[in-house]
Amino acid sequence: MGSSALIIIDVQNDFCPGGALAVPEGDAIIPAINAIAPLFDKVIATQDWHPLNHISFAAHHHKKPYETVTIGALTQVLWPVHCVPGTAGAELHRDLDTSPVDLILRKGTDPSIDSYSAFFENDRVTETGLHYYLQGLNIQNVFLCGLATDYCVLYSALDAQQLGFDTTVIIDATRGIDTPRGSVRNATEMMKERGIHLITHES
Ligand code: VGL
Ligand code: ZN
Repeated sequence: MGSSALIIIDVQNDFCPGGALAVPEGDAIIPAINAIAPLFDKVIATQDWHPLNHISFAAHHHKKPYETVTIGALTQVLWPVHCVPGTAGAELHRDLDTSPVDLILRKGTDPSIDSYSAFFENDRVTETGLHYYLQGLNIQNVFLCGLATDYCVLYSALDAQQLGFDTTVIIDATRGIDTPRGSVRNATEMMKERGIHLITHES
């Protein structure tokens, strides 16, 4: 078995209870993540990191959160303002132990395009550089956890798998937004269909 990396997706205050885009029980996954992170050769934590004029913000379009708009060829779900640099909501949750984290990667920094995946922006071609970081370290196995199951964890896992990493989602160390309803179930089914392994953190 080759080297393994854990990617901790967006465990930020805005995705936890009380945050701007709170994921139900978003903070409940933190003890599991803290327990497993030291077991990996490399640990990456991502932060969603959006300028105030970001295209994914409903306010930017004078629309309500969770409506969708079409931007070029992309359907964009509109979100409440979240993860703006300099705000407490953008910070990693204080209970997340960052001592085993090797790299913090920020994504969604371009105001004109969203980035759910830790590998590619939503145009599916603009790289974040994470692929080369992992490749350069000879990582073969990618494990993912964090928020949210049906958005950033899903797209990051699909890309990891497509890029050729043996990909595993630690499903009890994720929580989903489930908007539109059913999207968590669709996400887990899609991951299984693609050959992504789903495990719990104790296995
Ligand atoms: C996310 C919606 C908008 C996520 C980020 O981290 O899953 N979801 N921005
Ligand atoms: Zn976002």
